[in-house]
Amino acid sequence: MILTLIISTIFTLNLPFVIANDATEVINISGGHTNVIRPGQNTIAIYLDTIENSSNEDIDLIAASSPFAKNIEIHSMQIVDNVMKMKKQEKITISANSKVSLGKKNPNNYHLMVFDVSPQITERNKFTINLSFSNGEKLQTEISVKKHTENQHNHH
Ligand SMILES: [Cu+2]
Repeated sequence: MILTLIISTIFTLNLPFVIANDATEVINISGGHTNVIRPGQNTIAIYLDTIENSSNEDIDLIAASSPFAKNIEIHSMQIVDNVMKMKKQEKITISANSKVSLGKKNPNNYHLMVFDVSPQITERNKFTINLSFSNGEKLQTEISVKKHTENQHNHH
């Protein structure tokens, strides 16, 4: 819907369409996964190995959603007094021409927290999420659901 709005605005203002193309190609996401999902489990954490920003401006990850979940929050995690504390983040900034990891064991323990996951997800090997960025870019990325064996052994 927002994309349609942007496109119609561009046409109304008679701007060259190439502006929209530029805005959709600067972010690259790789390595989206979650741990095995057990039946009945309705909150899961998603990890993204890298979000890469190939533009000359800082860009924020500002929102995430999925057709398979009620809502997704951006989280960080800290150990306070020996207790893991998760904290909601309004955004994660990806600096110009660099990348940020939301993978396992990244320095801030960034991850995406998915609430009220659809029961359908427990039977799937993968599902999609949508990520929104401060430059207007919206990306769909595939999240693979890891199996028990992949959790216990490193095959890479
Ligand atoms: Cu969390």
